Amino acid sequence: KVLQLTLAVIKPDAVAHPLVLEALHQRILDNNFVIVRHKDLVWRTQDSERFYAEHSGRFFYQRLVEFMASGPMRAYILAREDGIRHWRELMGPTKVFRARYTSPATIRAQFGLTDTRNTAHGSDSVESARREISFFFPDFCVDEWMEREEPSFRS
Ligand code: DAT
Ligand code: MG
Repeated sequence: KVLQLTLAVIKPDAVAHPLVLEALHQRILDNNFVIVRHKDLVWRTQDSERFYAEHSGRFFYQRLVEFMASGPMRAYILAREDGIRHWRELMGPTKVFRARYTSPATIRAQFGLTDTRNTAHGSDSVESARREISFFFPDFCVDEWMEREEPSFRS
């Protein structure tokens, strides 16, 4: 299994509750992710629209865009073997009510409020991880990190 970087975001619904944020931070560490970078930030509506452009036109788009710009978020660059899939698995299904039914131990099942306010984001492919990491961390260079830092993860 290959070491991957992924972009994980704790969304405004969870950051609004310090104890939930703390629990999610601990969850990251407990699941063998290495935190490569993290920062707190607030989006303007334009950032939200740009990030979720692929969903423009969907019935939930306006709601999603407004929600993601409604308060502080925490973004992480996480590293782990097969990290993209592992983080998506830990988050659980997009839809909170489905998550509660099918995968009750996941982050979205435990903390998600609605299908829109679903607590966390994770990149869904190597390409989107690369794009999303540079969206949130414009100064971070994935290739350079892989070249310089990746060997230290090998035993
Ligand atoms: P994911 O976040 O699991 O990658 P996605 O990319 O399909 O899911 O959608 C992006 C976000 O849009 C999702 O986290 C929450 C919102 N969303 C998606 N489908 C929705 C729906 N049916 N109702 C309300 N919000 C939705
Ligand atoms: Mg997605």
